[in-house]
Order: sequence, then structure tokens, then C-alpha cells
Amino acid sequence: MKTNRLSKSIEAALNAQMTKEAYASQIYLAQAAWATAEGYGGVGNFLFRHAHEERNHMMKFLEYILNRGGKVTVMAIPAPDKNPSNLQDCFNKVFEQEVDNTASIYKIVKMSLEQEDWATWNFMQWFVKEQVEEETLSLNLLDKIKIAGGEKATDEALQELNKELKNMADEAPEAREATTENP
Ligand code: OFO
Repeated sequence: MKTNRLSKSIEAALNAQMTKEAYASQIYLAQAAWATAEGYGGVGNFLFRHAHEERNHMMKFLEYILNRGGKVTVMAIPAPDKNPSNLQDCFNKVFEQEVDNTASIYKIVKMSLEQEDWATWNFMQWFVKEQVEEETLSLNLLDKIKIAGGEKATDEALQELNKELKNMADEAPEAREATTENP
């Protein structure tokens, strides 16, 4: 009896997306380490937390594949790109990676619609909503750096921004309290 409720192509796409979420986590991790080493501990704290959130997204895909009787394939995670050259570049990269991930999420939504896999379609709606939130968050980061002066921002303005992000992160739930249901 066939117990796998996923089509071969959807199973492969979900596995690839699982790896993409792990990749997103590595990107945030690398940027967080870079920001902290550059003296922007508040930005680093914010990004470290986000790295954890992306890892929880990875787990959400893994659990879903298993719950549908599918086969999980854990693949190698590509290395993140080189370090950002400054905070503006860092926030640009955050935004680009979120937009790229949204495109990838939409492809799975489209596949599930075409194949009338309503369970996967429904599962993916959580990610559609999540990507709206994450794109908004990263657009806010870009606004903040722009207000601070962009490429010409003074050290004082960047430290102010660093402080603001440190406080923003403190309002977020502790990473250890996150679950795959509520990352
Ligand atoms: Fe996984 O949400 Fe961002 O990329």
C-alpha cells in the first residue's frame, strides 16, 4: 500500500526548501557573527535570533514531510556568501535573501495548486504569511539605515541603530521558547 501522501515532485521541492531554510539560517548566523565582531552587538543579537528562527522553519518542513509519510533527505548546506562590507550591505543582503526565499515558497504553492495537493497548499500558507512579515522586517531595517545616513552614516548614528536593534530583539520571544509550531 502506498503510504506516501506526497507526489515525487512535491516531496523533492519540500526537501529542497528544507535545505534552503537551513541555508537562510547559515546566512543569518554568518552575518550575526560579522556584525558582532564589527562592534554591532545589538545587530548581531537580532540576527542570531533570526538564524534560530530560520532553523525552526527548516524543522517545520522536516516534520511536515514525515507527517505526510514522505522521505526526508538531509542535504549539504551551501556556504554563505562573503561577509558584508558594511551595515547597509548587510541589511541589503538580508532583504535579498528574504525575497529569494519568498520566490521559492511561491513555487511550491503553485505546484501544490496545480497538483491539487490541498494539504501542502494549506501548509504553505503559513510560510506565505511569514514571508510577508519577514520582508516587512527587512524593509524596516533598510529604512532605518537610510534614516541613519546610509553609506555616509556616522559612527554615532550606527551605534544608535545598534542600540535600537538590541532592544527590538529583547522584545522578541527567547529562542529557546520557540517551537516548530510557533517559531
Ligand atoms: Fe524562513 O523565513 Fe526567512 O527566509
